[in-house]
Amino acid sequence: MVGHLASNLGVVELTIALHSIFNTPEDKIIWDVGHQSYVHKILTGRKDKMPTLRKFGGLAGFPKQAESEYDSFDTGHSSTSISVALGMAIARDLENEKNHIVAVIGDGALTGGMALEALNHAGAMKTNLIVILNDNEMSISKNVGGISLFLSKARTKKFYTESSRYVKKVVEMLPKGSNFIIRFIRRIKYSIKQLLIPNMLFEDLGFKYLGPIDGHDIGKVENILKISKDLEGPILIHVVTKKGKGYRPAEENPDKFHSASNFDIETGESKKEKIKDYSKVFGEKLVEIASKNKKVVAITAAMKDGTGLEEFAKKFPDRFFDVGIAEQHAVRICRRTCKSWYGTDCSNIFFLLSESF
Ligand SMILES: Cc1ncc(C[n+]2csc(CCOP(=O)(O)OP(=O)(O)O)c2C)c(N)n1
Repeated sequence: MVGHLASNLGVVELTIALHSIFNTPEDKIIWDVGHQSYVHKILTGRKDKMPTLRKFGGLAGFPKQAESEYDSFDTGHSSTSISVALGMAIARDLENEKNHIVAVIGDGALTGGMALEALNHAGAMKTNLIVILNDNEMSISKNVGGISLFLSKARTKKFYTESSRYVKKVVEMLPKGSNFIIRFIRRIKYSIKQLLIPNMLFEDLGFKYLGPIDGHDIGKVENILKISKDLEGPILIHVVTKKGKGYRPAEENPDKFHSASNFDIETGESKKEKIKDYSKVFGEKLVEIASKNKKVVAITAAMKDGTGLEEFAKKFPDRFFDVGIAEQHAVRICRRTCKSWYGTDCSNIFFLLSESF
């Protein structure tokens, strides 16, 4: 298969569970980056056409309303799904309809400002809306930034739940009249909870947080989806998945298989002719320039590999900045860095902002 293989292998079980619990096309599923909709396409009558995927006249590599009534939005990269879902939820409420609306967003796409703006708005709206956070710890490369750190803390919830049970047992064993000690232990437990479980953040924004759960356990995912259908207000379900699940080369190199060209299935080796493309030339030249000029830095919006910056990042880690899917912010820090460092604006100096689609 040519296309976004690793992202799709990671959502097989999640997609099956979504389609078994929700009644599409009345209920709406909005895929954020959209390249993870292949399984959804297979399950919604397009299996036989999959060999035509991303070919002229064939199936689109993204959801497309003209292709199927099950595709509720023509997705464009990236971070738009929660806004779209909220818009649909508002329209549904105005029409007094009752269908479910589900946005599926990756941890990479969640670093985009628009997704955070939408969470801010949706939390305050209190309308029924389900956001599924598909957390595979990967953007195209390893996910970066505060949101990513925050999610890795949420994954420690299991540890907290287990230790919490242990604390409860200890408290039960204390003799009667140990109220002060019990209060003290409870306060410490609460502080640890604050530290370890950032679901508080989603909850403080107005969402009910469910999870984290294993996104490859269909039964568990179905159960939590069933529960979410009966809850009122905005819900965030934190699902932990593995990018490339089930195909070893993709599990080991999810970034290489994020968007794969023709490859040998046995070995995972690419069959594409190895030519020096623009990104490679760009990356090599940049390393050459940066070796001579310590003031050259590279800024990327989650596109280190796609823009040929791997070597730069390895050689000059202090001068390499991956800001996440946040182009506006990247441009802003670029202009500011130039001003502070050079006393001039970007346009006058050799400064490279790296981005491509
Ligand atoms: C505005 C914007 N910046 C950067 C990109 C490049 N890009 C496409 S997909 C992607 C990673 C998405 O990661 P995630 O949402 O976690 O989805 P996954 O593929 O891991 O399931 C990036 C950075 C983009 N498409 N749009």
